[in-house]
Amino acid sequence: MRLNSLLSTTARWARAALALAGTVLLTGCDLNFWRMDGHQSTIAVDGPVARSQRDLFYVTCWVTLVIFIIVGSVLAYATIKFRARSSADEHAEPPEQGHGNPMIELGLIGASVLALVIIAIPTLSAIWYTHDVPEADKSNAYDVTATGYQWWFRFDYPNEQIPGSGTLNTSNELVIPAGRPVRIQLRSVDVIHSFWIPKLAGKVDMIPNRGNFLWLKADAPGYYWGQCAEYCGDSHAVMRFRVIALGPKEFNDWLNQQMAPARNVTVAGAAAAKPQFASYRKDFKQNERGWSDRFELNPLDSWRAHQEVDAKGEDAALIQQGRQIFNAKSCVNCHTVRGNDGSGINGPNLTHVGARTTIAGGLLENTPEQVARWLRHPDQVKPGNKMYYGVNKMAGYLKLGDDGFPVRDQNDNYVPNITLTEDDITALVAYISSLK
Ligand code: HEC
Ligand SMILES: [Cu+2]
Repeated sequence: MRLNSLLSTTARWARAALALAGTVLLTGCDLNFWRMDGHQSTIAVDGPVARSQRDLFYVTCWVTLVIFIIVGSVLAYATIKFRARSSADEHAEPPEQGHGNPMIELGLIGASVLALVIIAIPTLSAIWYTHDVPEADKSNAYDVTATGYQWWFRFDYPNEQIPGSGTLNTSNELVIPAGRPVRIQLRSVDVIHSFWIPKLAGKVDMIPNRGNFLWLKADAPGYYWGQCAEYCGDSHAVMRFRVIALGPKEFNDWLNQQMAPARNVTVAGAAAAKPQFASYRKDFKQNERGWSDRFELNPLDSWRAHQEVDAKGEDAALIQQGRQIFNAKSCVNCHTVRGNDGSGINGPNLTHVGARTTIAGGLLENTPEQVARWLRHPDQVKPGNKMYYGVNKMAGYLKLGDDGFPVRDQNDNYVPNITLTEDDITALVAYISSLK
């Protein structure tokens, strides 16, 4: 008896210690359980399409919760009430099995049908709603095309034609007008990807040789996180992108700035002060990818700050040297800097790359250190990426097909063999950072 009570006291203390240790551990990870408003939350959403998807999720959750409680209580009641109380009970014959009472059977069928109908009505209306922009809002819609590549996204703006240079396009950061429906045509040049901006809408597959479609709307200006949601190869997990929603004037200004050709810095600036770059991952400490909490700014303000040109900190001679290396080292074969050099379509358009807050599919913060790191070893930063392997692991360069869509050039077996010295990298970084 004494041993028993000793054991139970010990067990009580052990349980308390375990609970305490568990709580302490949980405070270490920002679980954010009650708010669920992380960057990629589907619960704290910012647009009507994601809201309709979330509401549907709630309906299903509540219906299944009610079913769970009813079934669980009946099971618990039967288990306790009819448990074996003696050894005679344990060896008793099972009671006579009766076929159900028609009222109960009909009742159960009716209840199941009711549960399905409760789920079906909002499901169908959500399918209709997300299928296309509502008629009343159609005239207000804006069009973009998103194309998946291993492992980054390209965005085309078909409404914005640049005389002599085709459609405005950019990559990895999709800038959209806030408060307006945005129609997104989804395509893929290689494998299947899936387009997902948890706070706004998704997921819809991007399938080679098939056009898919998604629409979304951001309630207000903001900075949103997106992600490829379907396994697509080595670096699938870091195939990310950002969506920046802007008010009408700011969006228009952004379009104008993007339509302009690349900057060509030739006049030497004043003092060589380092440009300041703003970081927006305020809940992440500095780590090897360069995310820092230097600026506890809201991400949209950081993005805005990043659009500014800091001419004072620029070294024109170094930038010009970078531009020469960009030509000499065959970067031009895969990249376009409209107005300056190159017409390659294998990699992201770099015309205004300096104004993006991220590079390499949203993996790295766009700072000089991280750009240098990318150029030094793209393969180590992002395993299997096509900048490092180039075309030698593929059938050939991309070229524009008959319908204006990129296809592999099967006759091209060029293998890039790029070797860069640290001096080359410094110059290239200066050039790339100047392209705002
Ligand atoms: C064989 C084609 C190819 C060559 C040659 C090439 N790149 Fe790339 N580059 C790519 C691809 C593909 C990506 C996208 C990789 C990813 O994010 O998965 C990329 C990404 C980049 C990025 C990041 C852009 C962004 O918005 O994410 C920069 C900067 C860049 N390249 C600069 C260069 C420079 C400088 C050179 C020449 C030294 C070069 N590239 C040569 C294909 C190429
Ligand atoms: Cu993908």
